[in-house]
Amino acid sequence: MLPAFSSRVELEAEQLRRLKWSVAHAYKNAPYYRAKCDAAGVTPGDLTSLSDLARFPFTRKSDFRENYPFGMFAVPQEACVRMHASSGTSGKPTIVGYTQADIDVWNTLIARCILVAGGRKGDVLHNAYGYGLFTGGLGLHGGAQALGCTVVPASGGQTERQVQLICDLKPRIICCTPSYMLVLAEALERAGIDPRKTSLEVGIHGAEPWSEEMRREIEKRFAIAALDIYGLSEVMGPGVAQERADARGALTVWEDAFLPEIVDPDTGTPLPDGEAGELVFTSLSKEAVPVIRYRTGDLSRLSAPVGGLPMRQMDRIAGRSDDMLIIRGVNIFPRQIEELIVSEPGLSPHYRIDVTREGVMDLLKVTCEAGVNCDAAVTRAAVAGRMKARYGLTAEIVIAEAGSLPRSDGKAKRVFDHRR
Ligand code: DLL
Repeated sequence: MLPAFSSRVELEAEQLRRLKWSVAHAYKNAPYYRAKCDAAGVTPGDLTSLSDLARFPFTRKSDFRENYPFGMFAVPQEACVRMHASSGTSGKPTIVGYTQADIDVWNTLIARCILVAGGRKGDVLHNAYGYGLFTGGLGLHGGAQALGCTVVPASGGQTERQVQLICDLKPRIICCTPSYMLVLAEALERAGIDPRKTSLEVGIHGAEPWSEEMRREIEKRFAIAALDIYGLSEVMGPGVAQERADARGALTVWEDAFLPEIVDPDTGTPLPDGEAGELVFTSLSKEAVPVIRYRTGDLSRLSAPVGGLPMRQMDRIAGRSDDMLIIRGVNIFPRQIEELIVSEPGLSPHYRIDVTREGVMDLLKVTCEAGVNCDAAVTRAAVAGRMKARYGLTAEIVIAEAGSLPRSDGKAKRVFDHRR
């Protein structure tokens, strides 16, 4: 399950071999990549070292949209055993396809993710990522089965029934978005069950940004180890990188399958390890939809391998380049506001951020939910004070009634920038 490479030198030699294959495959079989490379004056033959990749053009989400549905495919549709599609909030969805070999690699990588998070063969795994076109449900499912877990394909929603399944089938592992984990905590408590007393020991959470404070909240409420899983449909789905139980705080990138880069989000210039910027991935073995230098929009940082595996680490996602809010000249990520709310004792971890503009003035409104024993006036003043002191921002803080903000089965939508 775990990669066989013992040293960085060995890994990089294999990466170069696979990279040459991947770029040549994309160039030969996907008209999109051939046109893009020809226009940039590069051919697969120009790749003699890993750093030569920087000469190749980027791929973006908009390329998937513009080449909808099959323009990014490098194999005929009949060679694919499955297709997934992104939700496509604006216009056409993003379609991705998988050959059987692609699914096999995906299963192996997910099995690895579960293994390094602390899962093992024979564990009952409650999978509450959405099944269907979203890659979360089926992605985790295949890998969990490959590891030898007993999967409960709960999908999202029907929360009361999920509570019952958790109590009766006694899963050791749970996979879902961090926001849905909070929904499950509330539902367990409503049913008179202490979430700390369930059989759960490990949570594998991702698909949306979540702060360290949110992690602490989940770990406290469930008495589990909550670990971060990262991925995106265009690159594969979940399982591109995983936080290991023995190396918390960053995620190991499965570098035998994906070559990561960090680039300056404004200029696209590659940045050295240790510097923060936008994550870019090139697939090394994908057959159906190879990606060359895919701009994720996700902000992170690469760092040296830790603890025996030769793969580099990436920081937990700080935000997306297009998620950053600029409010009266102050740059802030929603995650920073979340940190402040979740660590406030009088509040529940549910919130909503609204940004509007009146004339030339940006207005920030943060709606929080009262927790137990919340004195609304005191809490409002405390949050507003910390927002000002920590980020220099004046915000209208609204303390809504407990349970009044909408809950989500999957990815939570919490930020509403009405200026866009
Ligand atoms: O969300 C795949 C996935 C499913 C990952 C289940 C993890 C678990 P998409 O729907 O294509 O795929 O959304 C990808 O979600 O570019 C990030 O912005 C965000 N994202 C995914 N994982 C994390 C994470 C799936 N661990 C987009 N932390 C990505 C922060 C994440 N953001």
